[in-house]
Amino acid sequence: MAKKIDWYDEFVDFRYKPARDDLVCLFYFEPERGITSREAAGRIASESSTGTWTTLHELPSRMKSLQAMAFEMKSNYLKVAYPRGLWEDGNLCQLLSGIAGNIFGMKAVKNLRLIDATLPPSYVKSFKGPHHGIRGIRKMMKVYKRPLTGAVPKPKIGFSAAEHAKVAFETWMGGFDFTKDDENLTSTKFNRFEERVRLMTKMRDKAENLTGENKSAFINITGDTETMKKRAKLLHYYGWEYAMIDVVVTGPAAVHSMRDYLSDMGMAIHAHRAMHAAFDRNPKHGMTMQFLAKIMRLIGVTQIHSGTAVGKLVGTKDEVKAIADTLRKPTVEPKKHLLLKQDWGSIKSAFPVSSGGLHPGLVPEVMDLYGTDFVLLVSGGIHGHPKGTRAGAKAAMQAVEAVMEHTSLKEKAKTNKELAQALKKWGTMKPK
Ligand code: CAP
Ligand code: MG
Repeated sequence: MAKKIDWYDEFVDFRYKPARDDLVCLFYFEPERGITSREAAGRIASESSTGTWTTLHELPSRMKSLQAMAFEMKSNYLKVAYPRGLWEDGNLCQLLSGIAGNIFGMKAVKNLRLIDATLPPSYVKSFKGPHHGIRGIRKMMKVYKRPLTGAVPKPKIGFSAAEHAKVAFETWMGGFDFTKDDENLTSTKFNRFEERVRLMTKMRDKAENLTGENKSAFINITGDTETMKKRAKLLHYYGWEYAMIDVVVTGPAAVHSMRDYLSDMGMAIHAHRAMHAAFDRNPKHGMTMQFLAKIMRLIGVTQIHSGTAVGKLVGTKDEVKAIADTLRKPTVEPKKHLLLKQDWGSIKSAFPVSSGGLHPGLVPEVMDLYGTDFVLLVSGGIHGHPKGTRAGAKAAMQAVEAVMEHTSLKEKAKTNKELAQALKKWGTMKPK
């Protein structure tokens, strides 16, 4: 009989019951041809914890207590329990290197997707979470019931700092709470960060004086961490409450450092997820957006993009709801193949942000999906209004009002010309 080369099977036990402090992952997996599901399960648990491809020599006894265990397999869904001792407090990067690391590249699996993980209380406690929470942001903006609203100047990039600030002013004057830089706008020859901040500040103050409303913006500080700190300091100097970070491209390490730096100044983080679809779009492989949202809430972003289901970008209604639950709820209940149970302890809530191809005609469907505790970003859908940005923002605010009043858009449009003009152009079309 051939000598046993590997010890992967020691990482599989379907009678194992996870300990209270175990971290439990839910994976979707497809074994490669010639590999049984059990063999694949052993490899997933082993290579994401302590194991490797061959038997080893004389191991310290502690090793056994650190081995992960594949303990439940239902068709292509696998649950793996990880001992608490594997994970360093407060180090999210280390967690990802384990449960979202090498295993995605194993030859033994054709496809592998990390769907969600239940993080144990002692692990959750080792993170600070969002500084403000949904309630804190509502208090800061003095908007207590309706969704918060905002827009990105469009085209995405190309405006001078002065032109950009002017579009922001029109957006605020149309009734929106926020404007936002686009994910690929940082500091370019035609739109320098410092000048943009200075001119935006002037326009913000003017709009606040004219409307009596609180106005803010998500100005993009994305870059290396030292540059982000310098830019955050400038924003704080001019009285801005938020900084925007493209959290996937900067990575969890930078976001963690910036969370502490910004929180020390009482500032919030608007998290853009550009590049997320590179690893979360394929339903059979990669990592889900709800898990990305989970780690970003844990680190402490204030809000993160979560999809529309009806707009121009991918994401099903079920996925959007799962992301919203992960961000907003104090305790998340399991949802088959989408979510595991999660107790968030004293970690504050974060806002989901719905954006991407939205216009006033789609507001009722988006509010039906999210309720009112979210940030609604309508960008092309206001700047493309026949009468321009300010009218477009008014139309979107009228659509939000209609839903809050339980009135149909058609009825509301009878007495609100901006909404009528928007519906005439876009109706309730779903951009692709
Ligand atoms: C939307 C947007 C946002 C996307 C990001 C864009 O503009 O500014 O970056 O919503 O995607 O550049 O496409 P429009 P997601 O409103 O004009 O479409 O929210 O899915 O992360
Ligand atoms: Mg954008």
